[in-house]
Amino acid sequence: ADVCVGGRSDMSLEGLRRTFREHVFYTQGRFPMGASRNDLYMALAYTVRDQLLHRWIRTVEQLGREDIKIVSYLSAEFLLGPHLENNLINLGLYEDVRRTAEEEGLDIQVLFDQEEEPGLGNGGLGRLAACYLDSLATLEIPAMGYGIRYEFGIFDQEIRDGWQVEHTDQWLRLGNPWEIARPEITYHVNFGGRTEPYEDEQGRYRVRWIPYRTVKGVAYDTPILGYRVNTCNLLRLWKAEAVESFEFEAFNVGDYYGAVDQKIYSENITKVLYPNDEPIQGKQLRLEQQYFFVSCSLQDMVRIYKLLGGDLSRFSSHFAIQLNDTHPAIGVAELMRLLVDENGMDWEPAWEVTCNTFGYTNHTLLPEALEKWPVDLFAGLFPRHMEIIYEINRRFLDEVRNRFPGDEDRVARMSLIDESGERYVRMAHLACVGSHAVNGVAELHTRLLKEEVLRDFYEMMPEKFNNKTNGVTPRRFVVLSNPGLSRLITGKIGETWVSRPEELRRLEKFVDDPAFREEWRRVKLENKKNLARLIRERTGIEVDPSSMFDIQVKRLHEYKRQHLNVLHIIALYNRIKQDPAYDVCPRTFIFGGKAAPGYFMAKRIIKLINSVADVVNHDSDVNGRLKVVFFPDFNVKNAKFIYPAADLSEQISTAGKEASGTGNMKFSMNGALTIGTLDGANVEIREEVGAENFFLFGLTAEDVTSLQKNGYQPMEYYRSNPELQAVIERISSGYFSNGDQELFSPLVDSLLFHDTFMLLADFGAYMDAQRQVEEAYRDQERWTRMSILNVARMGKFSSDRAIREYCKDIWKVEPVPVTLE
Ligand code: 26Q
Repeated sequence: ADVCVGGRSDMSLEGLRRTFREHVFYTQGRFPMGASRNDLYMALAYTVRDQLLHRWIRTVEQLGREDIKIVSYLSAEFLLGPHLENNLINLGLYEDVRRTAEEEGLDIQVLFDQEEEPGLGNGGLGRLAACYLDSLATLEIPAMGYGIRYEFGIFDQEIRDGWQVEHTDQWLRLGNPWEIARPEITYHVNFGGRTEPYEDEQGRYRVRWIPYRTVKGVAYDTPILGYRVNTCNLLRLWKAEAVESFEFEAFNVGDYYGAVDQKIYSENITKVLYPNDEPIQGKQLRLEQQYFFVSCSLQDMVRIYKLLGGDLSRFSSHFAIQLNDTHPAIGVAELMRLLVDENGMDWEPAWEVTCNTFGYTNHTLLPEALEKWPVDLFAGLFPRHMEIIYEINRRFLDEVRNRFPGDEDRVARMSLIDESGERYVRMAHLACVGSHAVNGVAELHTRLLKEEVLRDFYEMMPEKFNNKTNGVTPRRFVVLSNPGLSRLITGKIGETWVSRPEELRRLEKFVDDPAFREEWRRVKLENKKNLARLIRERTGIEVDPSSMFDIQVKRLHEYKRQHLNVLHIIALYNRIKQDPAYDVCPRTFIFGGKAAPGYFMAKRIIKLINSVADVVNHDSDVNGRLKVVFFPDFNVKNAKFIYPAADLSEQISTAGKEASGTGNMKFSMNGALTIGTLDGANVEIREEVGAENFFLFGLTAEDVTSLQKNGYQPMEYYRSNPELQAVIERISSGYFSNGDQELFSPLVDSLLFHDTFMLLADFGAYMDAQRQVEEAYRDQERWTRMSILNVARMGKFSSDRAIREYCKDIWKVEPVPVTLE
């Protein structure tokens, strides 16, 4: 086989150089002199892709073995970030290629910049899926990611006059060298219509679905290479197209425009990612997207399994399917349909296969963020699935009645159908019932799931529930993002920490080494200078790299409380205004993140941050000691410059609201200290790094619940805290809005009269914690010590650890090493 692979798998420098030149000429059609920046990027990308293909084919050969089990990660989002640099690191070719490019007169950073990132996700959940693909490949687990090839990913954010402006993301504009279209791998996906009973040859009762329309799904594959291994898994994303036969029929009856409409209608399904990170009410197209990718993926798995000669009653020993939240939960009904309707299985064995195949990961505790679809909408699009869900529900509720006789309230609470008002299909219930494992994404989150949101399910089937604390990949978030720190660490303890980050503990013995601390600070300062340069380029704001970089980057959400951070900034500003000699610790407050385009409050918080920035950055009393920056268009590509430059990481959500958080991990792994609440994975981060190396404040989840129960009165906190009053007064007076007292009144009123996320209750404690941060930062030796210990103790939060746990406890899969010969 290697003969036909030929020269392009040659990893020698000479081989790479030749392949690169060939791609400039034969793929891009340019002489070296005429090649544009993009031509050169494309040629390098293809050169690297050639290296992947060899490994990929070897891996896929393994997938074709009947005796191995494959993980199928189903996710509506994969927020991968740029491929080129990551692939070079995982191949171990980074240094060689950088030097070779240099010899050719090319700056490799310029080529990296050229790559448009595939922004096929909103935030945490989508990025988690990407980290998990990286770890699956690194751990040599045979796995596929399945999702949607959105033509337009998450919008690009511009800040104009302090407001967020959205632009469509055109990531495919210049072509995508990382994907391979598979026009021969297609499936038909049906929508609408009705069902009809019939008798099969054996005289058994069957149902068929007579759909109203059909759409075609086409596979696009992206290779996902592990770190320094030959395993190269595949991410298969589906694009919607019109079914040809439809067009022909229309043509034959002369309905050309009807055929065109059909085409446009079909292709609509994978046009655009919904830019919301919580469910939007009743959007039909979103439900169509979900079913579309789930159906294609399941059909693909059934096809692969049959190709191997597998017997469908043993499907679950060949595939472990993980549902990334409820977005693909309709898969439970779809697999039942494929097994029972399309493959003639009986209900009971099909149900057993289904439950044994699926696992479900929950990512939210907010009851309003649980996905539910109006029954009419659902039944209209998926009449057969509706029937299947009713049948699942009938059998399930029988079991509930058996276990808890006479408890009809419980039956109503647990039903897959919410019948308390307008009727809805509850997707989390469907996912719970149809899976053998249900997990939360941090210890606290899983506990609260069991106690609150899924309590009835936990009481009935406690054995299904387990915790899988999230993790992030140290390849992208340390090695790639922070080469300076990586070099420093590797110089001390060798490079094995990249695959085994528990070894970072060996840094602990250097915390008291003054020269090491000095180096540590030098690396951080260098990273801060790089970010300062980027901030100047993107915003025009000058920031001082010797000031404390206090950073909060994440989606904008009231529960994440970016505005609590703002209240602290205004409090410091007020102290300076009252006494310009006030000894404030110089700080640069950096924010970044996108707001859902229809989220009024979130957009107003962005405007508030920018308005406060305008005043604070230009006030001569402040004299440059405080700077406020809103970094536009926070995404995976920019993140690389942000996490490594942070001194302080803001993780200040209302306790009990953030399922896990993963940004918290990325910061701490890069040597930032955290100021945070006891929420999500913060709890475990603090346990790992030590309470003395973490700035804790605020209510606990229990405090929040009991305050709420006893009638929370934000006004009481307001009345008893003069500094808080002065802060609110600054905003409502119009001081930050050229005298306009209306602009921020929705924010102020919401705080004073509702304050759902208890900012006022936590304000005092937050101010105190910030005071302690300041004190610690003034003692740079102490700070550095804490920073080193944070990095040394963050090993647990590698996504490799998380994936090992999924493999062992839920998927029951083992590594399958891949050899190239
Ligand atoms: C659902 C239906 C319709 C439209 C949109 C959606 C939708 C899309 C995205 C709902 C939720 C999301 C994203 C959720 C998310 O990112 N959750 C985060 O997941 C992280 C990974 O587990 C956690 O660390 C975060 O705490 C959690 O907020």
